[in-house]
Amino acid sequence: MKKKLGLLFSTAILALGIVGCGGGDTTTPDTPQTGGDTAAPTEVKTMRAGIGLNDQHPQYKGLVKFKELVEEQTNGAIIVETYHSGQLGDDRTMTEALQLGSQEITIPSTAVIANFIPEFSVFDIPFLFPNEEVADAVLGGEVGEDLLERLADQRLVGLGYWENGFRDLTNSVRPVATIDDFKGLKIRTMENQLHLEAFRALGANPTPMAFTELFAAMQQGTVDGQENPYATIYLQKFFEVQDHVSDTHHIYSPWVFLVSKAFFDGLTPEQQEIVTNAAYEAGAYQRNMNRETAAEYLANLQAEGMTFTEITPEARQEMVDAVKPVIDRFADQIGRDVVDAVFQAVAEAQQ
Ligand code: TK8
Repeated sequence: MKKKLGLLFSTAILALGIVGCGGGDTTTPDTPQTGGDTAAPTEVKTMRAGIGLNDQHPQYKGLVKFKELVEEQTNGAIIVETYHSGQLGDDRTMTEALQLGSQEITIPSTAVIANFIPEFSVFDIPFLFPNEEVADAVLGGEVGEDLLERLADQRLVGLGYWENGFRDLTNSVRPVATIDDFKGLKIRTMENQLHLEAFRALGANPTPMAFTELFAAMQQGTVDGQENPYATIYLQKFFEVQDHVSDTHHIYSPWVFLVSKAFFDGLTPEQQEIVTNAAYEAGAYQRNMNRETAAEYLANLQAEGMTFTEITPEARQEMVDAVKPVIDRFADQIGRDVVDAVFQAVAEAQQ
């Protein structure tokens, strides 16, 4: 998408100030037009951007970075309104809002996107990525790009992968060191069939649930535990309702920076280039912040009284073996070509 846009932008460079029509709110500013590049824009478009995490999270910090880049580089012709903590709904609801044109940006997990495009569940294959470097190589390569381009059929534009990160298990019942410790735990999973089946294979009793309902469910004991990266566990204050954390690192979870296709198509080529580059630049910014703070957030969780259990390689191998049949069962649903391509890309990234 980015490469094509580059061409689009260079051929359209002579198109001066043509204002596209499309979705999103447009308001005409009161200020009189003075002409010239620094003139107030003739038409202001608003991008309503909603996420589920709170305003302390690197995901939100990245969204603010995106806002700053776009508003500055379009000289205010595009305004970004940021909403956090599920103010506009959960991941699935906000993704549907983009399809309907009532919202312009959201940044959901690929696990949720898989409900719209099953192939995205390939990133929910447990233990797929051994580390962040391999994840970066695969998501930034042909496999990742190909999946982003499939979003167009769902009236969505994907402007890069942001980092949720390696998911780790928390619960309020017992420390989890081996697969046996999963037995009977009521674990909330994202609304994704592969996640559900994987946790069943580990011996847990999983419940799919939107992120916006998770804290209350743990507080009321509806679920015993959940799984998310350390930044989320700490910044969403899960330590107030969870006692134990284990470094299961069972899935590397990407987010996708989604834009409503109707809105994006209504931008001028220059605005599309600015929005695209800002999404990628802000994505790198939040990825770096995520990685720089992970160890600190784990230490903070322990300081807040959570027990921390390291999973040994032998214990992790038992978990890998237990979920393997699930992967085989889902390969056809995801698309064998996509599954084969991603495993090939993982192998190549490790050479
Ligand atoms: C927040 C979600 C969250 C995800 C989940 O909107 O649902 O557990 O990991 O980050 O996208």
